[in-house]
Amino acid sequence: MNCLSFFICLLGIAKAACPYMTGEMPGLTRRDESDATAQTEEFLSEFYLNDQNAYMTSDVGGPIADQNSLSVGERGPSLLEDFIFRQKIQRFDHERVPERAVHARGVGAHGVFTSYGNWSNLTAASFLSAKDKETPMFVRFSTVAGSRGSADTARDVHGFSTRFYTDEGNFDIVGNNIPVFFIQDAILFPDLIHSVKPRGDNEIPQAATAHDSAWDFFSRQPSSLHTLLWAMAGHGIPRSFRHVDGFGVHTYRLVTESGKSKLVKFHWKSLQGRASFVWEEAQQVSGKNTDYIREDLFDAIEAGRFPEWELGVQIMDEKDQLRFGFDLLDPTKFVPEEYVPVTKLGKMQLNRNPRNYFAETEQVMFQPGHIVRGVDFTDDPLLQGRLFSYLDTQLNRHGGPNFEQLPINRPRVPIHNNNRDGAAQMFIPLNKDAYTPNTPNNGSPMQANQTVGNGFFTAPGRTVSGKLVRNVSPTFSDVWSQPRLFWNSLVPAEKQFVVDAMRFENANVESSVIRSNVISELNRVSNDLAKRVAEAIGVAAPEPDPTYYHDNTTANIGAFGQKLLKLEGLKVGLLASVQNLSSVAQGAQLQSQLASVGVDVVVVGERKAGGVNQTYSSSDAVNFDAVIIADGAEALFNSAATGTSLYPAGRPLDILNDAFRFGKTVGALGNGFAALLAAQVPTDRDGVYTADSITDDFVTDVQDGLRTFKFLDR
Ligand code: HDD
Repeated sequence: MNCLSFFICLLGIAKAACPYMTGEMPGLTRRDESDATAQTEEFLSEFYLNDQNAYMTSDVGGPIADQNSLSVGERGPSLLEDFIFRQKIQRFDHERVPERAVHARGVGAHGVFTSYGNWSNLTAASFLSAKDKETPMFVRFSTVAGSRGSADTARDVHGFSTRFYTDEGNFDIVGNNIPVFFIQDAILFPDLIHSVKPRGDNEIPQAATAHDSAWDFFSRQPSSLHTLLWAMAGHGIPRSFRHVDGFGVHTYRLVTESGKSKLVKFHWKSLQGRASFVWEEAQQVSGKNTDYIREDLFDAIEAGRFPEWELGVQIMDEKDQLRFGFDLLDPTKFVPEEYVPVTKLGKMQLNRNPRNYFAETEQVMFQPGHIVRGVDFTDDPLLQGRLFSYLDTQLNRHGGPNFEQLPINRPRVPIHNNNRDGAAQMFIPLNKDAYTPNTPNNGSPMQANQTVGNGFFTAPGRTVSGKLVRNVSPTFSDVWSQPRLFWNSLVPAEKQFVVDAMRFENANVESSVIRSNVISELNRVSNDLAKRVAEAIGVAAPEPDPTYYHDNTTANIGAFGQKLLKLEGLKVGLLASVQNLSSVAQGAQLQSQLASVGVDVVVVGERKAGGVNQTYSSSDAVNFDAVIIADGAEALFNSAATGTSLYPAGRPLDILNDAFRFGKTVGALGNGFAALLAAQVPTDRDGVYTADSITDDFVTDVQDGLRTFKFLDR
């Protein structure tokens, strides 16, 4: 019996005892009929709880009407014997589990990985063994510092965790949207996190690094500079999770069936392209819609606009560990693609939202230690420490060792071992002799190896020996050259973006000593950067500190500067007026022109009426990726025309001004041009488009503007 039927069988027994539990989900439409999607549906549907046409029961199955507590007389005390009350309140009291110590805020989705080929020359990993082979996946994106209810658009590193439910067990790549990390040794992780989390006394600020302790740590621990620069650039405030790349960060090993190994860096390349907010905009979104980014992913998947990423690897020889001028075991370094190009191995598509946030997204427990045959670790000291931490943290979150049995964590293959018992054991093991070697059970479960049972193996070439030491490897010591490479490679507008971010963050740092330390460290990366930040935060401009200065650059590293690959799910706000219904009608016309690229047009009017999707009372520039004023709506932008109580004074004008200020595509149709003048939007700037009516050229311009996404020079 395979594992799947074993689960089904177990559940079959449970169902017989609990008639309210059925596997059917009415109303479910399956949009993608790939094998892997069907497999996910088949697997998870066994755990669905469907309340349709069922009587309410207690947790042990007795039908109940639990509207009132049991009391003595109409006005008397409630009774302790009321098991219905007790059960309901107890379950409520225990609803919460500890949130993740980091990456508490997140969003998950199911998907499918499709291999581009047979990669057995590189790895024995079965999910990469054949062209078009499909593997079900679950992915969780997150921010790091904030707690579970924090705003999506906090400036932060973003988590990019992926799980492959392969036919040889679960493989997780638990990565971020930035290819490097703050520290080199896992023992410093609690220090890093304590410094970025809110203050100990008042628990302020939430989900923000703009405070003393964070910048104290960053400046006293210069290994953090590199990741810090990435986070202060556009990568820290992405437009959505669909628009971020992912990185495995550490160097891993891929091992073939014959034991040959290569070192690799994992990459997820967004097929939507990369896009980011600007800071003012991100702050506004935080206040207006805390769930902006979670909603974006959920809505895109619901609409059948399935986001996609390519999985790639940079492949390096074992002997290359020190070849590039840094140590491949050092997680504060990335390998420039000019040195080693990325080989694309396959594609991931996210095509199904979870049915229940807690059961799936909150209970999924990723671990860098979840590897499969054909993948192996390296001696990166950060990775080695993570192998303990993730396993350990799951015990805290689940309250016992059986967390791998939760539906979202279960591998889709049979499990056979002698691990036993513990809180919430979900299986009924039939083997009464749970030990090895074992005579009564004929040695089962048998031990697999490479020739029998397709056993797991460690890369045979791995050897280690040496004296026990507690220190950082001297090959990790240059932590300034790569941050400089990153800085050198940004376009000028993104350099300014970094400067602005550092000014904002450090202006919130009270200690002048810490601000001064920050400038000293930035100065080791770039005198230009240090001086520009220093002048805004009350620190004297430093003299150059050129030990690590160089002029090298690498391509395609910023969050800005390359066009989007897809426009799906982007929103254009058409500012119209119900005083002039032809302006409202332009919405449908524009929508029909933009539908082919998956852009949604949202018509904004003074009040809800036919053709109006949103009112000015509920709209802001941050709701849209581009803003266009309809022909006939111009009267609303005249400052004398604000005498209406339907929306806050000046609102239509603010939407236009903010859209321009935030670097968005802005347009005007016909007499809508007058609104641009009223808003003092320079009509000759890139990304500002005007036309008499919705012509093909105008639509092409708007699409091109959306592809550029941000005009940062405003
Ligand atoms: Fe971590 C969660 C990514 C270093 C300890 N980490 C967590 C998540 C991501 C990362 C994406 C969220 C997983 C999810 O969605 O459930 N972490 C990274 C990356 C790192 C990294 C890319 C460096 C390359 N982490 C790191 C270190 C330690 C941890 C060095 C501890 C020594 N991380 C944890 C944790 C978390 C976690 C405390 C919290 C919840 C969880 O593990 O499952 O154990």
